Amino acid sequence: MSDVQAPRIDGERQWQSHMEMAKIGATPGGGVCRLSLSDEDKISRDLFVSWAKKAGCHVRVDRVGNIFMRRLGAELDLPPVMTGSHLDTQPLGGRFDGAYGVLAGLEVVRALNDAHIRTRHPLEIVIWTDEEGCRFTTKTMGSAVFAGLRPEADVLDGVDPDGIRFGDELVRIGYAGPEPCGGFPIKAYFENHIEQGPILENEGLPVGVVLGAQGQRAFQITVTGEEGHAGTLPMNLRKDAFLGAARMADALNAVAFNHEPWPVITVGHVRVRPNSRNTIPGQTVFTIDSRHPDADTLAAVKAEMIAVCEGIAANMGLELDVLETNYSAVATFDAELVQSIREAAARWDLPCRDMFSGAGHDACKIAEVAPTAMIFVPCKDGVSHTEREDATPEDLAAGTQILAQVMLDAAEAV
Ligand code: HGY
Ligand code: MN
Ligand code: MN
Repeated sequence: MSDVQAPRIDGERQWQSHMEMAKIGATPGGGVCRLSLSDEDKISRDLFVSWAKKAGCHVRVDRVGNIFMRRLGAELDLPPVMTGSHLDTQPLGGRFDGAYGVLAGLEVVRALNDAHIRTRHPLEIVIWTDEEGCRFTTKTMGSAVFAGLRPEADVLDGVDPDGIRFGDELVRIGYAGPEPCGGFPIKAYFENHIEQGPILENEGLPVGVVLGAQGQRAFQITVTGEEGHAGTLPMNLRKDAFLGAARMADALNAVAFNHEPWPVITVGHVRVRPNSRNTIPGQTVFTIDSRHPDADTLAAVKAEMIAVCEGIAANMGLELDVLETNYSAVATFDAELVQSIREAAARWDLPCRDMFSGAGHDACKIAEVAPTAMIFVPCKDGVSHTEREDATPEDLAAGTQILAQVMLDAAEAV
């Protein structure tokens, strides 16, 4: 543990900035819609960059739109101590998933500025591009390219359901930067996030020390049958692609219960062609999101899921195409950084517990190339990816106080 106590962060200032950010893409139900590379994404990036510049940070943007905002250290060439998350959200997302992580980094910089504390290593806040993965092909796009886990061209050429190209949207919103993506060392990477589950709230704890995250596999399934007239084609002559997809969704759900502990399996996005009241669906494309903490179980689940879909397609005379769109390995965070979070929590008298993440995060990608750890705070009723998502200013402040301490420990006050 370092000898230097971090300055007290300003929870009220953090909350004000948070609520200002939450106005961008605000939905009538109290949530936020800031789809990746949309106008709202651009406005939120612009606002955050203006705040970071005002706090004295130097801003760089890489070729996939990741934004790096650096507070210089006393020794300019040392690798940065980095923190960040994402500003994009789900279509009916909440105010805290992602935004909290970048705003926590900003509050750490503001608090160190106010206290006139310099560090040996630079500090860097990062906004990763397209963490949520609900518009283009897959999730954690920016951090995956940064970590060398996905080719840059793959991401730039991805298209949304309207056929709009990722790389073109990046240019349109003004965030196709000149910097190469990745390739520089990071001393330590921390990410603050709401838990997105019920454990901390149920146990009355303000802080979770995250040890790692479960693995994920995602798929795009295309079921092809034959379009036909809804009034004239008898039931026994139909090749209804949506009916096939619906039976598959039911069978996929059942696969989860074959394993102990249960994996989670979700069919969340469905597109029906031609999507007309009185035409038998000729094609249906749907997504599968599957997750489990054990890599072998996740592989077994994949095989079972494909087998049940193939069986249903064969029975109904439908064609099936399976594309794996994402694989995220089980993530294990850095033992020393994890310990530094526990010690910072003790130092600031904040009760905490160790835990795993059910959600994926940019940190899971960065863990492949740099020492990484995460700090969780509770969220109301444990819900996320919904407009109902909520968190208290006090809990957000507690997580940020710990972030300030561990960043200062890693960056070494001078
Ligand atoms: O899907 C996830 O786990 C994350 O919220 N992107
Ligand atoms: Mn998130
Ligand atoms: Mn999310």
